[in-house]
Amino acid sequence: MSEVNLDAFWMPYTANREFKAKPRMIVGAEGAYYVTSDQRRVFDGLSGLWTTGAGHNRPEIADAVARQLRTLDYAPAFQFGHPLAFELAERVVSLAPEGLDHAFFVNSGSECTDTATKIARAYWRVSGQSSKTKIIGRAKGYHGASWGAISFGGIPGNRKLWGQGVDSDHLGHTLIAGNEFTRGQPQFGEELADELEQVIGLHDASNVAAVIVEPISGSAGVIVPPVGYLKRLREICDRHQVLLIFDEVITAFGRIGNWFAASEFGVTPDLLNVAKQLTNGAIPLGAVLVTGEIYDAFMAAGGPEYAIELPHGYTYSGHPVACAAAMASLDILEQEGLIDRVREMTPGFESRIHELKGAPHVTDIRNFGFAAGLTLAPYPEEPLRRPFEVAMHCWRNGYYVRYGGDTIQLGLPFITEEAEIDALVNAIGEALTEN
Ligand code: PXG
Ligand code: PLP
Repeated sequence: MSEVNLDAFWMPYTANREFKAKPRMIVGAEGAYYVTSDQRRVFDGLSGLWTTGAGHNRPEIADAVARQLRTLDYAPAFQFGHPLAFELAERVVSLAPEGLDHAFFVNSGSECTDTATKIARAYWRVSGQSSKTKIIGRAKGYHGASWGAISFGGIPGNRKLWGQGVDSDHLGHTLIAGNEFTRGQPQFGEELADELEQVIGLHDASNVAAVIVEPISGSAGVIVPPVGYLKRLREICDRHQVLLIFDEVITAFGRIGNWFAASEFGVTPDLLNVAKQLTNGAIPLGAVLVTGEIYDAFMAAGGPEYAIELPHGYTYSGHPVACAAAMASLDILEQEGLIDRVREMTPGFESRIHELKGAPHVTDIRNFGFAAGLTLAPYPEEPLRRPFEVAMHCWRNGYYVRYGGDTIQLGLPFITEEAEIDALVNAIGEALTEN
């Protein structure tokens, strides 16, 4: 490969100086593997960025995209439509928990966050309760990089450069002492949800629009909700007329061995965000699913029929090519039974990953479905260094894993074989021993 000049591209969420000194360049992919610029095969231990569970370069998606590009490459998203967006919306809501009946299309998880919270605030305004504006997020939450997303998110490093954002407050996270090395859902911590009572009380429910949480936090290192916790959040929201938003940008469409975390945990939010796996990562696309009650409130308050009920949307909302990729991607999940596959292989993955308990530096391991997080003891004064070094060791040996904060994160492709799980866990074990 000819040398590329790395200077012009300011890389996102990247240590640019380190990367440009020692680039890790990916030039191809197939199934669960990347091909690097030095022609190495690297196992994709995070399915891209939690995006590509069905494996890379699926011909079904490539064909659907190519066909769509030759049929209708773009149609105006505002005031005009194309059939595929309606078909996809219907398909997605039919998979979702009952009650979530409408889909608003966006292009990313960050746009999901802005859209869901804008709908929540506007919902109270069209319902005659315009003082309900505050959004409550949660410590360690990640909802993207937009102004709204960093305001409601709870990862300090993603907020500190920006100062005041959109009006918000935060709940505490659920990563508590005593739950270390839990397999699946922790038994202890349901009562942590009661903090929501206090936060709503502090601001008064008349000022609070919504609570936004990831049912399972991804970026913070896979934090699984304690048994009963989400149900209790739902009850408190109902008691105070506060909308509940689930950010399922990582958890939806198979990652946890179910279509949605809401279905897995038996708790239905008022709004539910999806992205990433919706197109298997091939084309940007997200959606905010909302209840009939919310949608109907906007229609009822819309004024004359020719008036726009919700002045919100993106040039690429419901892009035909993205919709085509999503249809093909959902076909693959259904036809290959990949969600059942994740569910069936979860116990094996769980017991293998928990074998790393006792490996050097490992202070906690958490898992659900094909997602897992390891917390590593930091170097003195350098909390971010060890996960970086461990991940680089893995990369050099043919394994891509994600590092962030004091954690290592795994999001296996849904097509992963048992032998690949063994090899991945061994590679992480070796990296821990040598760093
Ligand atoms: N919500 C959740 C729950 C996410 O995980 C976003 C929103 C934002 O999506 P966009 O498409 O705007 O990036 C995300 C994104 C990681 C990692 O290492 C996670 C994400 C992105 C990149 C890395 O866990 N999540
Ligand atoms: N900036 C300008 C000048 C625009 O005209 C538009 C869209 O028309 C945008 C930003 C927003 O772009 P998007 O709809 O892709 O988010």
